[in-house]
Amino acid sequence: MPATLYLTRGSGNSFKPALVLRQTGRSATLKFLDVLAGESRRPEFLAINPLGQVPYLVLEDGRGIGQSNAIAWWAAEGTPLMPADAVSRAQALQWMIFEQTALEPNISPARFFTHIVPAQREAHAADIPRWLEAGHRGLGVLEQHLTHRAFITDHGYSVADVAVYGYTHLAGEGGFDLERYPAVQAWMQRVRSTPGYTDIGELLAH
Ligand SMILES: N[C@@H](CCC(=O)N[C@@H](CS)C(=O)NCC(=O)O)C(=O)O
Repeated sequence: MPATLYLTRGSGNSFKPALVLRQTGRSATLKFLDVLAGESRRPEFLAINPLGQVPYLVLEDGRGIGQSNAIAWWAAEGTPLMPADAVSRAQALQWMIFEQTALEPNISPARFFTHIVPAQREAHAADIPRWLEAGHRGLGVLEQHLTHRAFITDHGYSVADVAVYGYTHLAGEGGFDLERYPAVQAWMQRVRSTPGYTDIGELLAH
């Protein structure tokens, strides 16, 4: 029995491990939860992942892996998406942690309340400028990093690019003006040109 990856549609976090699986040809059974309907907080799923979050991977032997970037890392192991040398691997981790601390916590909620549940945007109106400001700070750091390089690490296209791309490419839906970041835009185009790249709508359709 293959591994099972629990996901939700429209989510940048769910997109990341799904894209690594697609691009490496590794297989997993995809199971979609409707988090807006509370499916990730039901006892059946809390018994699988007590955090009540997706993505979450259950391996054939029953062991589980949570956190999008950890699952993406597992899926990239032993494939060309895993940087070959120790420095590039450490730098990949560095940027995957950057993604979870400087980009995702700002881009994801801004997008969620602007694009996914706009009816709740007003209730979060006071937070949105803070998310935009902090998200732009992160995007500015990414712009600087990508100005003179093709991909996140010297290895070339890797799991780190997938992780950082996950929410960066959705930032426009959160109200971020990506025109301010030409190097980021050129990099996103390079990511979209990699073999097997599949966009979020198609990858997370079921
Ligand atoms: N840091 C986690 C964040 C996961 C996360 O926030 N998942 C959201 C969907 S994008 C979720 O499951 N929300 C449902 C809930 O918290 O009940 C990751 O990278 O996987």
